[in-house]
Amino acid sequence: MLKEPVEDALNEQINAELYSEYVYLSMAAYYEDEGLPGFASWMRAQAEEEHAHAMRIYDYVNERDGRVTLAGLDDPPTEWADPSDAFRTAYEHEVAISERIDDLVALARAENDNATENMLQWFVAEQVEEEATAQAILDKLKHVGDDGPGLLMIDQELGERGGGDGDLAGEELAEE
Ligand code: OFO
Repeated sequence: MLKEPVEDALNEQINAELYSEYVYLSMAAYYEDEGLPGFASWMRAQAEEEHAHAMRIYDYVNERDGRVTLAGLDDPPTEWADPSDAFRTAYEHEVAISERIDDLVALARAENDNATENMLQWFVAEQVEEEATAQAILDKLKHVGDDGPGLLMIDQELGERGGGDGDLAGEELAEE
């Protein structure tokens, strides 16, 4: 049985993960419009991953006999100054999500809810990967700047990411 403050906070996190899905879908549309299909496909895969994050918490709340309550999503941003700017937003978004997860862990501890804390540890590890992947791609973008061929090369690499598992082209870029 979930305590009310934990249940409320997990419901808010479901909303935050679904909002993340929305942000990445919006970025996919932006990159599509910019003629960068690899970036767009990477963002779509990321959006699917965010949906899976939301469902992971959704299923957990149900399993603990809690009540999932969905709320409206804020409008995502729709315009960025350039391709790097959108990835900068992605990185900053992931840093903010990591802080939310840390706050959730602190709440679970304060409520002596070991099961929730244990479930959240998956997200703690996932956020390390999310931040590192976005940072690595952002660093590459900084190197190529306005260089068209460099940007197209990254676009091709990002297009090799598989659907929704979040660990393909992004990680390969991070390892280079
Ligand atoms: Fe759910 O990890 Fe990104 O936001």
